[in-house]
Amino acid sequence: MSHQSILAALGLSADNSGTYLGNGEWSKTQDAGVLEPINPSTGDVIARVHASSIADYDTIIERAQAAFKIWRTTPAPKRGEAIRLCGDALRQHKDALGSLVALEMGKIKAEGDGEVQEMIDIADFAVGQSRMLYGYTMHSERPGHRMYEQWHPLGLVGIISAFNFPVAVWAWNSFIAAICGDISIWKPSPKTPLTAIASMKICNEALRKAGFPDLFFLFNDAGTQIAQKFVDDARIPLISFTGSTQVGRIVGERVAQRMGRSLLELGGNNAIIVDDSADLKLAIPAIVFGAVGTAGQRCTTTRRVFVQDTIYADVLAKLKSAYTQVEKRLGDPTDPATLLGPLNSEASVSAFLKAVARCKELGGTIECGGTRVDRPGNFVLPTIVTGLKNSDDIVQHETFAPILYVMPFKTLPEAIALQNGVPQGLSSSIFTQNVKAAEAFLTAAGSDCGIANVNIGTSGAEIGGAFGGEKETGGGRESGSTAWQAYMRRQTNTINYSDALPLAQGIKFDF
Ligand code: UN1
Repeated sequence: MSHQSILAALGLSADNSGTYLGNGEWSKTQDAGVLEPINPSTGDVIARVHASSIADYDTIIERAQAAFKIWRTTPAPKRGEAIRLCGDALRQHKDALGSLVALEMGKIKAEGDGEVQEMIDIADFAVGQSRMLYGYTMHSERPGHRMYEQWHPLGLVGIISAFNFPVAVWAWNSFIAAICGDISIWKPSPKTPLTAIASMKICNEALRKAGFPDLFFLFNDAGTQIAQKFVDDARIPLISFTGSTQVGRIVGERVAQRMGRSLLELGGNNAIIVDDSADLKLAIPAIVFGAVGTAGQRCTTTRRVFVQDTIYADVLAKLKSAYTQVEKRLGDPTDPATLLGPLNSEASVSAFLKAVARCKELGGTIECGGTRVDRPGNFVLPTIVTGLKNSDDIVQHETFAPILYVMPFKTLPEAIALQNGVPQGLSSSIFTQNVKAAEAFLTAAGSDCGIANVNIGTSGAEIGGAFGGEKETGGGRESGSTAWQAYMRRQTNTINYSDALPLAQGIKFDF
């Protein structure tokens, strides 16, 4: 598909509104700044997106509040039906939207399609969940009393997403929020507004055709003024933020100031432990996909590998040879043969080069890669660095690029301590055939991450499990399991059906 036909298939043009106001209406605002998303493979502007004005934002909030009044009392299974329609519409547009993700974000076509598949999967999950918003029934200590809890919709949910998963993260949040009875408002990354507009068009058209109210709103900010208003807006009880730890800390603090809730999905510094029993036929491809996939721009990207010293040289040699194979398949992400696309922005290339320079300064050895590729676009070579310590500043830091630190270890307790010895706590894996090692890794004294895997890599989580991490990763959980509870408010109800008024804790209050 040519770039033009990808845009046309999704109802986009050279000049687009970045604001969905509800009622099928896109804002006509032309004076609030323009976003010019760039094709990371060529450096060319793909299309223009008009940013939103403060007036647009206020209209969105008003309309979202009105929609919430209808939606909060719509039966949850009916809300599920709305999301089923979104899932179906996404199935029809999977190829085009997957291509647009590849074009605008720079991830390869298979991963772009995979991201749309995650949207479809979470839609299916949400449909089932809409009949399972379970609360407990409790036994009251008082005779003739019944206690139970219910989960009510929360209200408006603000979603701030990052460029690296420009559409899936929105779906994880907004589809679950929708079946919970909430209305969501989305501010996508300024680097990927086109995929956001396309996703909104697909889903909102499906909803409108079936007579559902507006569940999803969109604004784009040319600076940070509206984003700040959004984060500080007491009319939005939950802000779900995906992005860097640095910005997430500010968001979390500001939302807490107004006693709002925040759901934070921040940086990771994910490690794989490979012990001497590991099946390297599994470990090597898992490390390569984890480190090089999405050009190292997943929050779940494998950044550190700890290899038992007896097999260290062998594993390093195998990794280097695999990297040579991947390097040959570097290129245009929209070409299905490509395995490694560009970094998303020029700023990411600078961060990559700065990190490589710092590795050298600290005495690290660049085993392969370490340079920019001499061609248009933001291409860098996948990089392996050895000779650094886990405690080195650059290893402790998440550089959003394909840089892998390989380090030896002697004993499993040492490896677990190293894996846990970073400020972030998102994803972790062990490759082992030793059941004791696998189990030790998963105990309370094992990995301290939100995600801990055995014999699979750190990235590529399924939507069925709750996704998120501890420490500086922010503590939030999204998508599967009981993550839906973050989008609802819990109410405990006690009903007295007796003729007496006994007080709890045996208190007597006679008058
Ligand atoms: C992210 O990198 O922001 O586990 C999300 C994965 C994906 C989601 C990653 N399912 O790699």
